[in-house]
Amino acid sequence: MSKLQLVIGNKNYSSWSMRPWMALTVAGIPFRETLIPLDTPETAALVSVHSPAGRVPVLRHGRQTVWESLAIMEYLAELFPERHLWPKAVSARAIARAVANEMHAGFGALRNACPMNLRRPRKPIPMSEQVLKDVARIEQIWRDCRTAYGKGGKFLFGRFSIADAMYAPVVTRFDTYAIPVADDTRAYMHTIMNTEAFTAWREAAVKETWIVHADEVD
Ligand SMILES: N[C@@H](CCC(=O)N[C@@H](CS)C(=O)NCC(=O)O)C(=O)O
Repeated sequence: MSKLQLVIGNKNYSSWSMRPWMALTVAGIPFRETLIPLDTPETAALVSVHSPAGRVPVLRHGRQTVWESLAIMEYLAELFPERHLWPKAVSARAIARAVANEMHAGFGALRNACPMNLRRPRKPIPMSEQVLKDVARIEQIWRDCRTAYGKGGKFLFGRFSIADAMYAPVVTRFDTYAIPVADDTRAYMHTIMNTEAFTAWREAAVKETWIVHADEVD
């Protein structure tokens, strides 16, 4: 099988890149990482070498190029069925896809107000009604998944799945902006933040020196 190459943005800021990187790393799938710093004069040209969409993440696999974080993880799930990147049961898998898509398509208020920024000292900011609505819905999703499907482990569907990868950057936002959450939400956040994959990503992120001013919120 050809080797996998994942093209990503800065680890400190690129939440969409973090998702397939987490999925590959937790699943133990070998890949080569290529990091393109975002928001520099060269970014567009460097990304366009890899992606027709001009955005990261992008997965390269021989002659195949896959862009869009969720499509990349769907591709990985098909390439490596034995890694069970989606839950095994049809009904759990349907809900995992629903909540993964809900994340991919939504929560714009939270994403705009609270950009992922792993280096930022933990500090609250004023929250709009819309952001609080996004937070409440996400807490409900995590609670519902954990209650209905989470018996076999500490992740949303028991063992780690693409749904967890999709929500990992949200965990960092809740943490960075000290968003008040329920105890069960906090427990799930610890589960994600204690994975080796998350720790490795964060360790690399905090060493980066590039600054994306648009993502620096105070
Ligand atoms: N829907 C896309 C979003 C990708 C995206 O917005 N990536 C950002 C970085 S996190 C990017 O490439 N920004 C560079 C730019 O827009 O020039 C996905 O899920 O992969």
